[in-house]
Amino acid sequence: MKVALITGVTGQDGAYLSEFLLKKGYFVHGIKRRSSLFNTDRIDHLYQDQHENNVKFKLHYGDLTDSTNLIRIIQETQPDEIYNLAAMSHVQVSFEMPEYTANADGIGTLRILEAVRILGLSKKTKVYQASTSELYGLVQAVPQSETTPFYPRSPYAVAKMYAYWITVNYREAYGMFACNGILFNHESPLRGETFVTRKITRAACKIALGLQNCLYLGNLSAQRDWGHAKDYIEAMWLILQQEKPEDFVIATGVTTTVREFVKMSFAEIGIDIEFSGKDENEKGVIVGLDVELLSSLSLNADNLYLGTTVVKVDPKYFRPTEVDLLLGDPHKSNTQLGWQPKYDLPALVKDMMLADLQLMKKDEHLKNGGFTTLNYFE
Ligand code: NDP
Ligand code: GDR
Repeated sequence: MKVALITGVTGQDGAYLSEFLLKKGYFVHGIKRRSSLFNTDRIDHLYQDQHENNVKFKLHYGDLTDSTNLIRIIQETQPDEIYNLAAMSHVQVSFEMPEYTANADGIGTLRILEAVRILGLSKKTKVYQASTSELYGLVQAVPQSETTPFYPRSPYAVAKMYAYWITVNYREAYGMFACNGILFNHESPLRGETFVTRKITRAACKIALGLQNCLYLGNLSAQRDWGHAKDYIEAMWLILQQEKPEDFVIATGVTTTVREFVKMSFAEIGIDIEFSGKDENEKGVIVGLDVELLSSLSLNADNLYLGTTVVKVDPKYFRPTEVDLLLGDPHKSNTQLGWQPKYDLPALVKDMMLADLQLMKKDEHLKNGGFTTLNYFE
């Protein structure tokens, strides 16, 4: 039985990858952080009681900032494959926590590679490093491929740049099977709530249900190459199944603005939005309602009015330095890995909207039933 170790197992990708590897028959070890609240929501359905026989999924407390802890876990688990997905992954937050981001995202990767080397596992253990399209940063060329120069534009991207090169270096210096997947943005119903796509799909559903009035966003003109996380975790695995260790771009080859993502999300539930105004004064207004679609989703059109402003710009979401345009060239992964995404953008938006609609309806029922969040401090 193959053994995998996933750092960042409680995150979006960690959850999908765990499920995928368990289905493939792997024993999956995951590293989770100690937290004062439960932080395993995304993987609770995979939990196995450790007292049972035949357990194939095990969690270990750990942190990418703690070398001795990582060395012990890797020694104990003797993994065939390590997927290093743990990171402080929010670009805007990295401007507020640059030093921590460098430590966890940059040096954290070194700690994993060095643990493998120190433990004499260089020939046994393959390492996947979660590299990112944020490395391209300030546009040098489009579409961006494995040979496009990097120009990182945030503390997050700079930390990930170190991680990218230290992975390449350990491959070249010690002959390790260490690879970078340069993944473009990938989303899903499990996406963290403060990334722009999930923020939009949650807000669109809440607005339709009368639970929120307005969605505040930053740069609406940013363009991203958005894919589905379910497709992207499969690429991670394929990268480690190749004969030779190499780096791969994983992307759809289609780019879209944040503005368009907003329109698509609202349209999915029968609300047409039009944008007008410029920069900080741009706003999104309801210009059409598909009453049939709304009612087929059990949404009450009486909550919604033509002419209502439902999207506004709040400059607090602008970044000190922005990445304006990401568009990946997936040629190498399409041909060499045989990887093709199953979801296009409309299918991704639909998946996220349907999931969030269900979630928000639950909130609505709780609210209507008189249940509110308990406040222990009152
Ligand atoms: P998430 O933010 O959803 O998950 C990040 C995971 O890392 C969580 O499990 C988090 O734990 C954990 N983590 C954070 N800091 C530490 C630390 N110091 N030590 C141990 N664990 C830590 O990210 P995604 O799943 O979306 O992304 C996975 C990886 O891929 C990340 O490295 C990200 O930077 C990278 N990436 C993501 C892309 C995307 O579009 N999603 C694109 C390209 C790269 P906790 O749950 O406790 O917070
Ligand atoms: P990104 O994702 O920075 O590309 O990093 P995010 O969804 O945060 O931003 C995408 C674009 O949307 C613009 N934007 C907003 N972003 C957020 N979060 N909130 C807003 O209100 C908002 N309004 C506009 C941003 O300015 C940006 O241009 C993600 C992360 O998963 C990284 O870990 C990963 O490496 C990259 O994708 C590829």
